[in-house]
Amino acid sequence: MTTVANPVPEQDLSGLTGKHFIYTYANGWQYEMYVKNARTIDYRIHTGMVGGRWVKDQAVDLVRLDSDDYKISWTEPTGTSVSVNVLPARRRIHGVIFFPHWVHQHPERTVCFQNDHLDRMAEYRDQGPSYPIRVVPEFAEITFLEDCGENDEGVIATAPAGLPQGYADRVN
Ligand code: FER
Repeated sequence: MTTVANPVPEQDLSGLTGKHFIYTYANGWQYEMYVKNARTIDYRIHTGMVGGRWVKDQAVDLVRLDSDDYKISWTEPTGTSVSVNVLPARRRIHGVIFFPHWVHQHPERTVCFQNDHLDRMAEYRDQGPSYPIRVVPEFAEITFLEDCGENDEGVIATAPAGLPQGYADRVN
């Protein structure tokens, strides 16, 4: 049981690992995430300030807060930090993105397949400026959700621009 003395609920993450979902934030930004396993996500950003950006093998912290209630948190090589609450059955998300000042000034610098440019991202991160941080807190609705199982490298394997017409518009 979860109590003040024992605040950690049961960490059965199987309700989120292997899930692949496309979602649109209330500000119109469309994102896609694959929870590859309990420690790793792959993702694509379809539209928004850094639309076109995509990433594989981002290390994350994933916890279960309650039934149908998870939180995924991480820091990017760019210095951008993200914390996303995911309620898959409810199809609800709340994300908070903390952008360093340089990303907000020059978002196009981060629009790439990041894995091929990790050194450049670290240079930009260290050059900054980091501050003031731009905080973007938004709710989102999951418009497409499927279970792909864990560790499938084919789920996120193409740039957003290379996907078939209508890929991100599928609703289920
Ligand atoms: C998300 C919000 C932000 C997300 C990823 C980011 C995959 C990454 C932002 C960035 O690095 O620019 O919901 O999910």
